[in-house]
Amino acid sequence: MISLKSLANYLITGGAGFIGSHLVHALVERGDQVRVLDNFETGLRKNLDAVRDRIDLREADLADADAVRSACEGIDYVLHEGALPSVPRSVKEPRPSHATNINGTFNVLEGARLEGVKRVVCAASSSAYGNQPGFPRVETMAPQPLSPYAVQKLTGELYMQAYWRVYGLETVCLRYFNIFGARQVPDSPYSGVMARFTLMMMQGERPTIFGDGEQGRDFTHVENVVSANLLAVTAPATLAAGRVFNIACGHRHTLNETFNVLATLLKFPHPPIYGPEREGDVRDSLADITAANTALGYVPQVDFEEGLRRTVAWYREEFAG
Ligand code: UD2
Repeated sequence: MISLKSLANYLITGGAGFIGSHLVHALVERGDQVRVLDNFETGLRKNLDAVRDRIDLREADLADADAVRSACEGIDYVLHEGALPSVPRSVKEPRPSHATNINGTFNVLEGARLEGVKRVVCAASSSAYGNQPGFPRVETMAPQPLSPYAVQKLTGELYMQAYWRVYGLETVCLRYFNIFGARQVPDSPYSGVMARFTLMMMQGERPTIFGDGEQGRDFTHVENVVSANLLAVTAPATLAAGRVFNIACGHRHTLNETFNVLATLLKFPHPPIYGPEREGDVRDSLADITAANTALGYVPQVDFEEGLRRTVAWYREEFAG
């Protein structure tokens, strides 16, 4: 049972999106006041249907500095999930993702600073590590971003840290490692691999693996991201403010292995198609999650297999028939 004292006013940018909507649902369920800012470019109204009458929904773009500042009025905590994700999208069209991911993040920080927000927790990306040697990835490694998307997310982190150092605005960056789960959009050219493969295989289509399929990811179920954000809000500033934390499970799974687990769950009888490697792709990804555990108390709640089972169950229900 959560005491009333702990309830607060939250702004969730990108609250209609995949990750943002999970945060909205979790906070509304425990009784917090939730405001959502979303431009519905990649977010979906139906993601908020179940909570629509219990949230303050603002439709605006992160590029609109006035709207972002106004959304920060009276807010204790901002969970900044709004972004234009996808490495390949940023390679194909760098300008829009630059505008959203860098200028938008700047607008959130300025809004939060000017409106006296207590803390901003920001969605950062494991893509910051690039292809340097050394596994697992530790936050003390120097970033080596490969793609425009990785540069944009890293720039957001640097801005977050500067606002803590210069203005004393408490900021926490969570480097998400390939998040998957319910509500991840499966049918866009920029969909994450897990959502895309699940839907294709459900529909009897063979997915394409880019490269040899031996690239690895620390695939992390979205429930773990929800718990990481809630912990990042309440962790003492002495431990969390101005810092960056890996949020992952601490296990690496190849795409070939992931395909096979999905094929078993979905009883998919065909092999995948293999295609050329994707531009800007990171080869391997595996996180050390010690820092998040020590400073935030973060422990993954849902492992890879359980996450896949839940995800497949959700897509089956959602896309049945
Ligand atoms: C990056 C970040 C991730 C997050 C995400 C947001 C890394 C390691 N991870 O995810 O943390 O910020 O961007 O978008 O940088 N693939 C196929 N077939 C497909 C689709 C993808 O083989 O149809 C491959 C792709 O080439 C890659 C892997 O699957 O090797 C994962 O791709 P993704 O787009 O799901 O995510 P990724 O790793 O770019």
